[in-house]
Amino acid sequence: MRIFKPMFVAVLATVTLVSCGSIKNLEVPTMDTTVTIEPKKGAISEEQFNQWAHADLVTDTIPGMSLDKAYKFLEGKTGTPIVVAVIDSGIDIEHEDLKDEVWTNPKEIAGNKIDDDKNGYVDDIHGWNFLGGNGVAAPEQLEITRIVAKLNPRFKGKTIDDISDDEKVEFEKYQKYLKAYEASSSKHFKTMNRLVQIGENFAAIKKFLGKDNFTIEDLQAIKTEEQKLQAQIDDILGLMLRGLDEKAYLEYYETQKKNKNYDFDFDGRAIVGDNPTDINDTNYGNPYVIGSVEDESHGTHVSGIILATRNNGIGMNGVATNVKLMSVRAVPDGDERDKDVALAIRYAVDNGAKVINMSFGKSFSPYRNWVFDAIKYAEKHDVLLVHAAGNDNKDIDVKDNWPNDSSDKINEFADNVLTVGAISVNYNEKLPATFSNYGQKNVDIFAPGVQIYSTIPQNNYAKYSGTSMASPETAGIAALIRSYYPQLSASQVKHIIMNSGTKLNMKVFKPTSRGQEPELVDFSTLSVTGRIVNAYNALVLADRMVNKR
Ligand SMILES: [Ca+2]
Ligand SMILES: [Ca+2]
Ligand SMILES: [Ca+2]
Ligand SMILES: [Ca+2]
Repeated sequence: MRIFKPMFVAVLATVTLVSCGSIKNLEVPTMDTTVTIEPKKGAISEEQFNQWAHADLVTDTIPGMSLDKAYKFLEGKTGTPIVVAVIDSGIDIEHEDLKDEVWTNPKEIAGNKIDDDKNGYVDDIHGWNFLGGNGVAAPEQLEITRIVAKLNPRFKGKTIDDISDDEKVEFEKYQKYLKAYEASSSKHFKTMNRLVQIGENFAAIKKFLGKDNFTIEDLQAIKTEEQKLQAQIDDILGLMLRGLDEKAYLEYYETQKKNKNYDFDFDGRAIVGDNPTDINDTNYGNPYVIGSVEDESHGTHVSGIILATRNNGIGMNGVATNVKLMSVRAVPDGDERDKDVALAIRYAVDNGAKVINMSFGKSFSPYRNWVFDAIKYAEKHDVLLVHAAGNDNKDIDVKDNWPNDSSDKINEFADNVLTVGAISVNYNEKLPATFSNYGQKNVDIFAPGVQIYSTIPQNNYAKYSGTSMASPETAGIAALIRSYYPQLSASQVKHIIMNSGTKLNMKVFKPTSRGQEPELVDFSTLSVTGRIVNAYNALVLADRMVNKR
């Protein structure tokens, strides 16, 4: 229930456009969309909360994207079907709320082991899986692990005195990488050590009791003078009193053991069979885009946000309609390979995608030039890339976050990439997601990305948070614009979304890690635009540009 009315309603400024021969040459005007309304008081219903990203700030006092209003604006207008590629983990394209929206390669015959359309990919009927395997998970190292592992044979255990003069520069780099690896991995190894210790404690108690199953009462009844055993009993008793039994422990331990992020010796490419350091070795992967429905849900969640079937009475509503989903599996459980990212972008471009969602990123990118080239290739072919800003609550004007459309974090080398930070449902100082990366030069705009309800494998649904969710919310709007206003270029759509977002002149907490004192800053300092994505405004602006009103 609405508690009170907005104090002040935003009025769209009149946008005057110079008449121009070609729409493609039109510069995108800026909309004055400043909104000042009182924060919402009182609770939001569950139904409202499940689709808060689609709400309207003015009428609902929820900082959503005004999607319902956008669809009212589109009534009576006709869109053309377009293709959106999702480069991600596996995607459950058989999901009840996605299956009707899946792209099928019209020139490919499935399963005949022939590359019918001669695009270089055999039987690529719904997209491509660059990670190999069929129905299995894709564990991987982090990029920092790969970098250190490659240098270990030369430098591991050595001090500067052991190093020849011509290797000193490389050695210093190695030490820097090793430090980054250690900082990044310490939590993981601490957890693993603790899990091993819990296992030993379970085993010691079982041995002492002479039985495999025991209860809290059994533990409380033990009398022993042995200090070590007593400590082990106290440890396990503490866990069991908090509801954790051995079964739950073993399940958690098994999932942690699957984590290969920091394992120097793991070869994530064994299952793929290519040489990941050779961009010309392109003959790899397979058509099985679903991946593991047990271990991978990210790609399915992202896809649902963009295009889950609207108003079909099940699940949820995606942002866009008239859009077909091209699935490109390239993001493992670990850091994605630059080669896969570059080839995935090229695959999507070559096979007709107009928008590509990229909800992934990493701090180290040894072959980033391959990705830069792919971004420029997409720009040349008029394809818009929407990219998540990342979840490390860091300033990406200072810290590296790849891919990016700038190699120096100052100048963009292409004009077809939109980088999106995440906001929460809170229309107050807590608006930015605490995890979201930010940057006045390198984050373009913010969009809903906290507690977003969407599809996960096997006809399930869940709420996830991340800039991974803010990116597809925005990609969905880009898809809507490109469907209804196909005359506009990728770059124009980028700037339409940026220039039409709702401008918020308010103080917010800068994203910080837990335990750090939050700092109040102007929302405008966290991105290029100081705006949050608005579907309605974007479509109005697109319409004005195309119809010159
Ligand atoms: Ca093919
Ligand atoms: Ca075929
Ligand atoms: Ca639905
Ligand atoms: Ca940029």
